[in-house]
Amino acid sequence: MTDVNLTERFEMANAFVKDAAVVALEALASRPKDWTPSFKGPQDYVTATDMAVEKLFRERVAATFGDDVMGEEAGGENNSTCWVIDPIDGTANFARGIPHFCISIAYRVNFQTELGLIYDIVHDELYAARRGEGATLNGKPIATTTLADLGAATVEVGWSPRVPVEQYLAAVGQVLQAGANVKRTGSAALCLAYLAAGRIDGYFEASVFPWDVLAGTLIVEEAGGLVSYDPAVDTALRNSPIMATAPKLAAAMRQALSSTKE
Ligand code: LIP
Repeated sequence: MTDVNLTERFEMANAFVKDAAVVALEALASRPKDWTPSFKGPQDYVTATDMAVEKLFRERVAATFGDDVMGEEAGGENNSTCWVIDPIDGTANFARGIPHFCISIAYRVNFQTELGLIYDIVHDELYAARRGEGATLNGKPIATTTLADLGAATVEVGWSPRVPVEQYLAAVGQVLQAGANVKRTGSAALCLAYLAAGRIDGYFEASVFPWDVLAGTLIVEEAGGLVSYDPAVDTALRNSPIMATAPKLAAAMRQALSSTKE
């Protein structure tokens, strides 16, 4: 790992998410009654707040460390050592005033994620991890469940318009047929944060981007969970499937999803 001061970067990111939360909450509070959402594509919301938070982060990084930044809204070089930010993950929820969204920030060195932070602004819940140092929720250690029975599990199956309807329905059907309670709440990052905190037991989505999941994959792994996410996506910046589970559910979840392909 190159010579980087992770502690200072971790502290900056911790402070940033709280500052950015003010921007997001003020935007929500000042939204006029006739406000209408904007779309980047079918069911793909984008708001001025997404762009404002990412811009603020880029300015903060430029004023402190001068690191490279790759973000959902303004892009950036997919460098091996850089910050990766989703300024508002769960934008569809944020756009509709549904209180289930977050800021997701990862810092990676040589394509290995070293820092991960997910801040659920509305509920003031900061999920965080440094590689090798465990995962926390508001500073307190968290861990995935030890559940071994998919029939007793709660599993999130994420959806986006990038996934054919039939493929999504098949995945949901197979996980339901395995006995799990299936949810879809609209934020990959919060799925991973909830998994790390033991609130759910598994998460699958057929198409996610690095900014959706890099912070969350580290937090889940540091909380004892297992993550299957195509490492090549870091270099190719293509959307890729992700499966994350409590440690004893990985085989059953993979089996359920593999039967989707039949
Ligand atoms: C969202 C992801 C979510 C996916 C949504 C969307 P965004 O990211 O977190 O898992 O199902 O379609 O892609 O756009 O809110 O940052």
